[in-house]
Amino acid sequence: MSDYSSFRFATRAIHAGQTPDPVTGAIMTPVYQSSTYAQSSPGVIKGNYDYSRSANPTRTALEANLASLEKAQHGICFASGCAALSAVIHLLNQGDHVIFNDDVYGGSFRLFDQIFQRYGISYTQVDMTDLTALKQAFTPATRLVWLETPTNPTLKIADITAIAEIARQHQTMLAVDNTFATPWLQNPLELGADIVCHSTTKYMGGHSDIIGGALMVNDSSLSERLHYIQNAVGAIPAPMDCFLLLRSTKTLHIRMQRHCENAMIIAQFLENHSAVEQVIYPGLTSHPQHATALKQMRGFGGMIACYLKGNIKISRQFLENIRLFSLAESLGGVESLIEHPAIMTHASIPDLQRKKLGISDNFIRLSVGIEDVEDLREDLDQTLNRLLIPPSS
Ligand code: P1T
Repeated sequence: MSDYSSFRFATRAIHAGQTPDPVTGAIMTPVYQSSTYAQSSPGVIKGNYDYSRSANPTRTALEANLASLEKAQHGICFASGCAALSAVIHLLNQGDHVIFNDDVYGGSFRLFDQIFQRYGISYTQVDMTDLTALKQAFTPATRLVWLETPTNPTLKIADITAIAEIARQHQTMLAVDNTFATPWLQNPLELGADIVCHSTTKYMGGHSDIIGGALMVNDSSLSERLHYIQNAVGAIPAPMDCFLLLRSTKTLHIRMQRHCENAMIIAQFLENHSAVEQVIYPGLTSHPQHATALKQMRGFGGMIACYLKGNIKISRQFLENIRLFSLAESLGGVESLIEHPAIMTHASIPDLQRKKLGISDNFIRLSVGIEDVEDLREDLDQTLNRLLIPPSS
């Protein structure tokens, strides 16, 4: 396979991991929809493949492509972002301890809290923007720091370089969930992380039509262990999903560019609207970690959070009436989505903790798509203006 590592992002996105099909010359990597592969003699395989749980050619191409985007040596793909996180936790042993963000994605919290805690893996949650709190959270049993930045849904930005250094001092592995940023905006391995994780369901897939996950690493023995877990546990993506994802990454750079442009315009618009109490967007100078975002990201992404002026009734009215933003979980697709984290994506976070984090009844999350930004702005403006009309008595 050709080496594209010396090329720039867009070239790697389009070419890495893929060569014309040796039999037909097909430019697109075929969907190798086969569970098994013929052997010439017992145990003697013809190529690199014997069974598709272990490896599949469409998946191999995808794994090389994703690794290239993160400038990693190895990529390992999974059936979902949660399956990728599970594989990382499967590296641990009973009695080990994990530190992760206080405002991590609800499904990631649920995995640590409801599944792996039962197997004797304990955890501490900290605000990763508070490095003193992070240092205090380490115990002699800490083996993994799981870092989401930007966080879902409150968009906090943590300093990856500083956290990598702290993790290194404690001989602890650092895994960064790079789902919100994508490799177009941020490369955690270059900042000292050991593992990068993606829910490829989101921006990498970009079209809201697949569920997937991926891990990227540089260390060969870590890659071997993760491939072993991938095969042993079996949470692998189907060939068709690998094909769709390979097609999607070819446009990641242009999609992300537009997501960032549109989100900045929408964030500025929301910040000036009288129905909105507060806007959280890493690109705004009002964002508490704007300087950290500037330091480690090449843009600020397509996700915005905001507080409406009002209560749950106002939130419902807004979410039921907005037209171009579909009310749905998930994010990162070409189409704009909007949701209510307290009721939807972060319902598995205990009530008290949600309140402490500011995931309240008037808290809304927007995934700004790549539609015409004027249409998005007009849609938001009309719907927000209606919230300002006092209900007739
Ligand atoms: O849904 P899945 O592909 O398993 O990905 C899980 C996941 C992991 N990490 C982050 C940062 C995520 O946002 C997610 C999934 N998030 C949503 C479905 C959501 O609407 O926030």
